[in-house]
Amino acid sequence: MNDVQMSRRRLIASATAAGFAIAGAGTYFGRSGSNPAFAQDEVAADATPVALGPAIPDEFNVETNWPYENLDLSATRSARGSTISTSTISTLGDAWNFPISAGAAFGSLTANPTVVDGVVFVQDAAANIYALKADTGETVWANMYNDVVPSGGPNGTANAYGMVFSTIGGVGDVIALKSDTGEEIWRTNIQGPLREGITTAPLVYNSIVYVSTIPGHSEGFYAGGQRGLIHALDAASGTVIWYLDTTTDNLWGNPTVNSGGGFWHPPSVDEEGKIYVGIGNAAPYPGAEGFPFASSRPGDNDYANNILKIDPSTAVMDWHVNINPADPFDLDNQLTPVLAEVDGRKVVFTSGKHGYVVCLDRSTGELVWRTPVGTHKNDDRRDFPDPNEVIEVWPGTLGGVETPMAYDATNNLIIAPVYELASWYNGTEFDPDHPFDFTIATGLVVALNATDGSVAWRTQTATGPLAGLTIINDVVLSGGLDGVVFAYNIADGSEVWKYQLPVGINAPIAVSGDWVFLPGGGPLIPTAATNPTLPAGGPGLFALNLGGTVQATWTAGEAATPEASPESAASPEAGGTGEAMALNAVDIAFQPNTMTIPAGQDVTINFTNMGQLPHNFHVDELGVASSDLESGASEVLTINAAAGTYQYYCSIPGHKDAGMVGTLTVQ
Ligand SMILES: [Cu+2]
Repeated sequence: MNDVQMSRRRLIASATAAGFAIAGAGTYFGRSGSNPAFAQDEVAADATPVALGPAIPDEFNVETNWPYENLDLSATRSARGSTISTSTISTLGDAWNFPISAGAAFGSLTANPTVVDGVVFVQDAAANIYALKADTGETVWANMYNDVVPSGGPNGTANAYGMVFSTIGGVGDVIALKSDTGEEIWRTNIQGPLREGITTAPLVYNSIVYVSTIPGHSEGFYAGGQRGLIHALDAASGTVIWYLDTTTDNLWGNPTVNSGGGFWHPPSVDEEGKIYVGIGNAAPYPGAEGFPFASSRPGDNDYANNILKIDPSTAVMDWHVNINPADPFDLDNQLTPVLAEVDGRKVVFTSGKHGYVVCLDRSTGELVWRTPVGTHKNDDRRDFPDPNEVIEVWPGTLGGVETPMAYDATNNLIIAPVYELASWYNGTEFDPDHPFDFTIATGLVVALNATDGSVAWRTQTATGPLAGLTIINDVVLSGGLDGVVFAYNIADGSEVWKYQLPVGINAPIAVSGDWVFLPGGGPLIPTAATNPTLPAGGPGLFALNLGGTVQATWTAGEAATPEASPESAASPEAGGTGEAMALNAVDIAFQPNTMTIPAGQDVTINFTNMGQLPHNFHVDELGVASSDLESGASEVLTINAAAGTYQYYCSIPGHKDAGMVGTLTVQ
């Protein structure tokens, strides 16, 4: 697999170490389209779920619970039972924090925490699950799986019927645990035949667990033939009741090159028990050797980038709508659909990396309205006469609407977080002359009138709001990799509160009553909005409550510098005889990213990882490679090279794609 084709679903990618057990494909009962990849395809379905309780698990009926990723079965992310509002949020302050350092390729935390009956459940980016008392942070239990999760997440937990459901995605396991002890009740492996793993948090409804495989595993994504399958499992036993292929039988005409499908965020459920889910993309993107610009997969590429409405009793779709057909640019419809009743009409809002918010009639799938958010440029291109053309595409591969939206029934608003960063492509890969530069990413929060999709307000953010959106009464919360968590007045988008984490935030926020749980585990990439005086601390779960210790606010200005910032952003032209050169890794770049050294003599390089993520230093042509350095670690390297120009890069999966490259000139 070409590593530039790796998915960049969030600011996460497939992770570092290999070496976990490779499990066999799961046992499949039943129904789906006939899929030549699966030998057991024609096995009859006779598994009937055992009722564990009411269709809507009791956990959903407690206002101060946050039982699954997007809060309620309509996925509104609009918290109930809280007194946090524009008039009280100034007293929201620190209560406790729980350090979580998973050492995954793109940070420790990518999942939305869940909260049930005064206990917070959080899964880190290595699949470990912690149960913490919500008021003290005291550990109730912790299950350490230390898996290398495909794409590092999003991951997450779902609480239902007194249990916690989750996944260990690298090995393809779905697990059910006792809520109070963490004791495992069952474990089912659904890994696909090409090691397709799991990246989603589950949905649990009507005694059934919904999860999906995705076209990749912990070492890479989008090998030819990999496809994502939705699975429905009996919540009592873990038995697979059905699965549904989200691609077509011949994988859009070329199963040796193409791959795609699967869901990354759990489904939502309507009053009739029908399931709504957004599906990931088609690959390869933008193309593959010999197949530039998606020419290996002519046609619409269903069900990539679709929203599906599924009858779970038959595993048959009531309807499906392809939101971004024949997509060459990784612009998925990956988010959980949001359900609402607007002016008496039952509708569903769907969105994703394509950067459109789309409103459909729930009974028919008919389009009600469709509104672009953020910058759009060349994303609708489908004609590519020159296979070597370099194209700037907005939204880029990180979105668009990368992270969850939220719906406010009171003000009739569907609100979208928008990540603003282009991707540059040639026919087969990201253009090497335009690597990712997260320091120039910006963002928007856009509130749309749910009736007609018109813009009610839009507010620019200093970086992309990767924390998604969470509504509490009349405020909407988000945050990003600059570590700034902010609250906007839902009436007009004006900022009413902000808070500085010591790390970036790359996971959605949970609320329980007057408590807010911030999963702060992303790399810190400061912007002009970042507090120049960062609070001490590292990645973890940060609990704030009304009446907690209020953080001093600050005036935005010059871009802040991370505490661990290199003093030696040093001397790219240094490197004479006997003089050691300083090279630093930061998140996610080298400083400097150009170095010049003399030819034919030993040059010593002091390589230090100043970032929070693991990094390394590789020059393939010279056979030079550091070990993987944890945050704060250093290694001395010696290079003796002939004159020439060499590329150096970090080989942690995803980091090179993220722009972690430099040029070494030897003269
Ligand atoms: Cu790296």
